[in-house]
Amino acid sequence: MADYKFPEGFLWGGATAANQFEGGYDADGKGLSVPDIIMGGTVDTPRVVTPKGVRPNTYYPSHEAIDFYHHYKEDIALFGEMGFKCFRLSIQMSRIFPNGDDATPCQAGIDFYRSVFEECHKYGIEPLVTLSHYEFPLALSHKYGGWDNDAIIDIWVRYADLCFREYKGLVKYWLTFNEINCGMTPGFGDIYGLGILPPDDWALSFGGDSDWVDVNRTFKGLHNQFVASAKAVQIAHAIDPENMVGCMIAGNATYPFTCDPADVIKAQKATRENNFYCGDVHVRGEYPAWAKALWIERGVDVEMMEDLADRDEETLLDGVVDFYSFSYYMSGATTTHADAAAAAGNVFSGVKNPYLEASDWGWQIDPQGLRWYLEEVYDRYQIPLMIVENGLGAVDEKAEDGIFHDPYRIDYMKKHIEEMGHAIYDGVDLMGYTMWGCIDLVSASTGEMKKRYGFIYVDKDNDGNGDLHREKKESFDWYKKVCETNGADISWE
Ligand code: BGP
Repeated sequence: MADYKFPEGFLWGGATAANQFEGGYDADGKGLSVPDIIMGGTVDTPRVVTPKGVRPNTYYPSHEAIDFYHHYKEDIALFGEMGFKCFRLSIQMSRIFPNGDDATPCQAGIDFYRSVFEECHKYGIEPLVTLSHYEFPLALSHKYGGWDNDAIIDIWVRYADLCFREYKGLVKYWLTFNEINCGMTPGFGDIYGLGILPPDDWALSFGGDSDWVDVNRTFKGLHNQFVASAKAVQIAHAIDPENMVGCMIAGNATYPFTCDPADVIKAQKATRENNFYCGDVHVRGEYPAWAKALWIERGVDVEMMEDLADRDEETLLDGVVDFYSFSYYMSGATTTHADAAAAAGNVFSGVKNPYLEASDWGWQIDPQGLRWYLEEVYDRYQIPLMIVENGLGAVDEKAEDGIFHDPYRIDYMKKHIEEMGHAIYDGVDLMGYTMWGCIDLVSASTGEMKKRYGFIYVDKDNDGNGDLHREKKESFDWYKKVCETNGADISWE
């Protein structure tokens, strides 16, 4: 094993997203947001979307979620006890501007996040704030259609500007759009990423029916997000030179299933499209050379895209990000050979890799894939990297001794942290690691509570039953040690 050492000031912590843990969906003036109209589901039953609004007597997991809105002091105290250096959370735009384009912001929303950030600092925790994590005021979707409407750029930049001003001195690490590349996943990406609404009762699933999707709207919507992000970077720097703004990509390592050169080319193509289409615009300020070929292949209007790229050339170049952040859960494999068995996956499905085990939700566990990803991305961009999501969704049950033993989670993270160490040894500039779902929360893909990631258990089930009390799992003490020793001691008996 390489003799690695985590850099001083490494940002150990945990990550969350407002719509998956905050609750208080209509509290204190908050407006409805797109996730507030997505019903619960399971691994076998897709979540159903009700685009016109909230239906009576219907369970929507985001409405209460784990009610961080009313438990934040208790939760942040637990993060502090674990020794977090960093806590990733998102701001819901609909809490600040209930309709998105309101003349004045909602003071209660501004105050809520200020209290949360102040609470973090009491424990020496740096907030890492995502400005848009699968969230978009529903009123904006109804009025403007979604991110493909140019008007949204300024509406959103005004919101970002307000956040930078209001939280100056409290927040210095920012992310613009969560997993922006998921916007390219037909259907899922349109609704979650771009605020483009599907037909009534649409079932949210990867690879599900997406006949309603208009690729021109999708790709234009993504472009407008790049522009908004670039403008936000410039404003953040102008307001406070201490600000560091990153992009956030759903990290995907795709291997060729065989050494057939056709498989290698296919895997290379997947790697580019999944990771570098968005990464290049954020980090280099321009589309990669092969973007045109991709637009043609996907049936996107090339002239429209070239005009947009020309229109915004300067903005994109002047607004490149300070660091590259990403989520990493698993790797995939791809092949041109039709007989390979299909594997389940989050956004990126592929074929089953016989060398890897999978989680209960079919996500292929691959710690070395994280090392591969870190080294590949650092080679390409040479800017600081940060892992802002990684973790294991599992069914946790209380044992007879009254404790939630989750050695599988410790094992998963331990192996991933080791691979991070290898990448650091190889020279990768890694800023931090915020594991996903440090406290149990609602799953984005399935809407379940049963798919738990946390060091902290929350008493709530898939149907919304439970008293919401919090309890430490076994992994809590393990991660405490990891944070305290700056990753030098990741052992566990
Ligand atoms: C990422 C999202 C998160 C989170 C995570 C785990 O794609 O950014 O919001 O949910 O995946 O996925 P899931 O909740 O579906 O298990």
